[in-house]
Amino acid sequence: MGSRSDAVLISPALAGRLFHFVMIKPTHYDDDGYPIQWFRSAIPSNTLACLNGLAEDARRRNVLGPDVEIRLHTYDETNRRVQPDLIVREIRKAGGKALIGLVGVQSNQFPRAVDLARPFLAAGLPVCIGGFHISGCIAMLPEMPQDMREAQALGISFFAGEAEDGRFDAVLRDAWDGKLAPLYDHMDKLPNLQGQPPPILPRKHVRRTSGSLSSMDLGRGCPYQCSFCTIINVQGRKSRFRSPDDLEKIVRENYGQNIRRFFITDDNFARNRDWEPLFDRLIELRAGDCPKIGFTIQVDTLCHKIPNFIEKAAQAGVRRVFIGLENINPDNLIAAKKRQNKITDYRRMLQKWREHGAITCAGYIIGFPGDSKASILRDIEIIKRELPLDILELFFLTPLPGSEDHKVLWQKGVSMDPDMNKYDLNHRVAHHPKMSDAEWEDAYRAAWEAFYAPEHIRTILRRAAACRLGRPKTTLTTLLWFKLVSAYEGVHPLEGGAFRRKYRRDRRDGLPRETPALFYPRYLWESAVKMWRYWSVYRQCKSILDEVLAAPNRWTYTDLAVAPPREDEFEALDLYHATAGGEAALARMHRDDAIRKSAHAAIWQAPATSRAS
Ligand code: B12
Ligand code: SF4
Repeated sequence: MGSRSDAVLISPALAGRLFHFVMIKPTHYDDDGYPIQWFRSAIPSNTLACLNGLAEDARRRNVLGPDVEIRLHTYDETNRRVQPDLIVREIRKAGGKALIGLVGVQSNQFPRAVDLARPFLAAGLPVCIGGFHISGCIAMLPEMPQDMREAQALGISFFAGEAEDGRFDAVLRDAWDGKLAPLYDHMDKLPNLQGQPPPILPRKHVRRTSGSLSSMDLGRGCPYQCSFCTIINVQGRKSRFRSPDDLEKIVRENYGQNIRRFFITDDNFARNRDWEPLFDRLIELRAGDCPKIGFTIQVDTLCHKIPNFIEKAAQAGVRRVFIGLENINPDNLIAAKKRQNKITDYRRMLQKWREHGAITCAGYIIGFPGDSKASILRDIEIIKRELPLDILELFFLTPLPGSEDHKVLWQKGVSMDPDMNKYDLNHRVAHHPKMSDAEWEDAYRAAWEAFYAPEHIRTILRRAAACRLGRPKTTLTTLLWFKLVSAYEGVHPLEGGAFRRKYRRDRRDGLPRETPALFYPRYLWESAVKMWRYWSVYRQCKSILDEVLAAPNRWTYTDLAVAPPREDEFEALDLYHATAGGEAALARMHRDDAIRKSAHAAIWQAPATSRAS
């Protein structure tokens, strides 16, 4: 390791007092082997912001000694081209030592991260990879998987766990001393987040995204046990959170740069034990000198049962919610250990968010063991008819490294696709017990098309336009994003962006470099065709919106999904009768209601003295 660092001591004048920490958030490859990159990506990376916040703090505290200058460089590969050779050249020009950090590397980004690492290693620069692939594999598997072993053999160092609480300082010091360890394993202890340096990114990153949106994590950990989830095995099941003061600091720093909208990346903000003081602080800020702040949060399907949660979320500026709905068949939910999701609560929960002016986006998994192509398409129609949902995000059921599902398949030796690049939830990486591979893939694509069909877009817009706090124009923008990216970009909408970049020379290792005569005309043609399709769909949807806004019955429009719960609701809806396990879920609800009622009656029938005791 020592000799690697020595190789960059190019400028003797600066040697010994300059240290570069280069943070790169890698992307992954599309099906043709080109990195997925955009002129504008959707949201700045929170992991990059967290690492940058920690590095800024280390720099302020002079962790490498008072005479060493630490320079920070941040790259988000989803919205800019990363050329290792250029970075090496810049470091050599400036002189000093360096550490290349590949940050927040998910499983699907691991092959790209290793490809990026190679030229740095060849130039003698040490590389460290952190993120969910490393942490998930170390947390769940009895031994390192092949891809990690190969990367380690190249000389790449790994960081497993979270970098707060002084752990990052140790990595910097080791890199400075030229003795980076092969593995930093912090999986045994989860740091407290209170008072830790908050996530912050240089403004240039926000400019490369939609422009006024940033992200932050206010808490980590979730108490539930879903078998497809990696989060609980990496960030734990105990709620850890930042303080309201930390939150205010993040909001103010961003607000000063005209950034007013935030994606709070907590996987389940409803289970952040401190949600209320955090919302209260936001309510204060909105009433004070940050009136225009708005938020997107992620929650579970029971959040509406927490007293005041949705009410305070609305007052705090929550305008969009991602909800882990996952499925409408209770049998599937039980199989995935997602017992907390009760289909009998879905309608009430979604209606409540709607009444409070939030756009609802639900995650939905395709390919549970009980699914068939026909049942998947039936379910999508039930959702369209009976649930007041604005956006449906579909995912292949995927054994993500770090999840219980992955561990079980690994232990049983069940075949899974060895190419980690495909673990983006938009590719099938395993086989289904009932559907053929082709049927499963067809069902996934058909589900996207069915939900985003023009007629259903009209229905969603009519629902938004009839709602007092509805935002039909913003709803349409979000719908268009999901429809266009899923239909024309060949990537998941959560990985989408504005205008796809492709570089001929940046192709996945092992794939041939295309000739300019082939590459450029095709890139131009593809871009032109996409522009035309985008324009056509936009025009079609815009005319639907205009028609909906001008409709004489705009404000009186109603349908099964948005109408208030009816007396015979549980008898009449397909949600409870056509789904697998729906009737059993209904029976459980009736039984629980009866128990609650009799317990309540027993309390009130008891003599006052025993009640008091
Ligand atoms: C926010 C988020 C997104 C955002 C990203 C933008 C943003 N604003 O950050 C969006 C919505 C775009 C997104 C998309 C996707 N995501 Co996502 N996402 C998350 C989420 C909820 C939070 C990420 C985060 O900020 N975590 C907090 C940070 C601080 O934790 P961290 O990344 O682990 O980093 C810490 C350590 O790992 C370590 N560390 C990390 N890197 C390094 C490097 C060095 C050198 C060192 C020393 C330390 C270090 O220090 C950090 C601070 O403690 C996570 C779940 C989670 N709880 O993390 C899923 C998660 C990372 N996403 C996941 C997936 C699969 C995806 C998608 C592929 C899904 C899809 N089909 O769209 C896409 C991929 C798109 C992309 N190009 O990134 C998976 C990855 C699982 C895996 N095994 O790889 C996760 C874990 C969720 C899950 N379903 O299990 N995602
Ligand atoms: S509710 Fe979400 S974050 Fe919590 S365990 Fe389930 S999938 Fe994971």
